[in-house]
Amino acid sequence: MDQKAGKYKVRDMKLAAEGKRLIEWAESRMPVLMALQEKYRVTKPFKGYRIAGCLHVTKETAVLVKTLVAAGAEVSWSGCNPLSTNDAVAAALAAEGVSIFAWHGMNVKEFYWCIDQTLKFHPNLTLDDGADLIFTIHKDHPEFAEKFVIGGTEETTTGVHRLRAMAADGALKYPVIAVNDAETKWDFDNVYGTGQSTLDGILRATSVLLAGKNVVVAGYGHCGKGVAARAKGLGANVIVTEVKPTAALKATLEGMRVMKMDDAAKVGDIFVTATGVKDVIVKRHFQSMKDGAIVSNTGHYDCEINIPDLAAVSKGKREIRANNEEYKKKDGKRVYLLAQGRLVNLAAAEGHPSEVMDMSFANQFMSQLRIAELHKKGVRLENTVHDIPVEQDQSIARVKLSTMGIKIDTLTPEQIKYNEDYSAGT
Ligand code: 3DD
Repeated sequence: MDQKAGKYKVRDMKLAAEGKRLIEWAESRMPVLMALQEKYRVTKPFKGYRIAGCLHVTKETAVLVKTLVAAGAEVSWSGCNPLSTNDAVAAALAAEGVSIFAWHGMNVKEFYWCIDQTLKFHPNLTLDDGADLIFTIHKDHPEFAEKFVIGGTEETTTGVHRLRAMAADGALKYPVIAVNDAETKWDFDNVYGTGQSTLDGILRATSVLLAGKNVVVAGYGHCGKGVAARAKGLGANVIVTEVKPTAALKATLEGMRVMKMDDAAKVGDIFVTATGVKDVIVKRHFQSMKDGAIVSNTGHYDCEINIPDLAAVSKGKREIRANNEEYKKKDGKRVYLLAQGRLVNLAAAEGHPSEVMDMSFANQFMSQLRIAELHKKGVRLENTVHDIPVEQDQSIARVKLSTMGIKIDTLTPEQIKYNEDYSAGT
């Protein structure tokens, strides 16, 4: 490990040059965020503001961090998952002078130690993915909300869910913007990003043929829908399990088989959990799985696959290849658990492609900027979870389209008048 007290702690600073090249690769495919970087490096609207981030340290996140720094912010960063940090990227950020505490393969105690390091500079803004940073402030440093923090943003579905529950309890001590719920995040990052990156993680950890395999996707929300569609595209027979009738109906009409996990467990070759709920795959499911079944998770936390249950029905395990543990069951059959049940897309691959993170992180940047600009005017949003303004969504989509060379129509004045004229009938 390489560290400079109070400044950084990363796996290996010798990886910085490789990390720099990875970041340049991402920069070449994130034109919306790079345009924001060019625009705001001049005015530096975040000058005097300190941003603590707790978000997967990937080549794409590094572009967001560099954009916030270019716009004048002082930044301190930790990863939001013990297995998702790219050590080369973390080294490159440390070498560029960013305060960063993150390495691949940390334990839970180290995970929270890293978050604590980012709180030492008393942040004004927090940027979260899974709400562990916000939660730590509320649990261990509640005074920060009154003394330092003016607001935060949350990247993922699970985090927004937790924060909305906190707000409903009146327990949220500062305003948070739900970046996850932006159309240009949820409908793109969650669907196309998770769809591709989850299969990327599974293929890097197994290199199995997907065509003809029974792929069981638990949860048909934005993420599960993306995984199911892309698995189908690769020739898999997709089975969906759900608890929500409308989601199950959508999967059925999309041509997927829908059944209970009790039945899917018997026939599945590859399992992907994407529900956000715990105990989706438990002991009885492992007991009925075929020899060679592959089990993975793409939900934010590692609670969806009950690993103690898998251990209980097994007589031993070994790492058969990177991010792939072979559990020898007592019935003699084998089950392969990927990425220790954590986010397989980030732990066994590189997370979503740069092109979709471009819009997610443009929303992060614009939302952080909105809080700071309001603060400069003496305005503080209400201590609850706030949505992204529709205009922000559409402007990010418009810029993205222009970077893709795609032109669209505009409504004529007559059409606008027609849309607003409720008396116009048949
Ligand atoms: N997430 C997925 N891929 C990522 C990447 N390449 N960099 C940073 C974060 C990345 C997770 C986020 O998409 C977040 O939206 C989530 O967990 O929902």
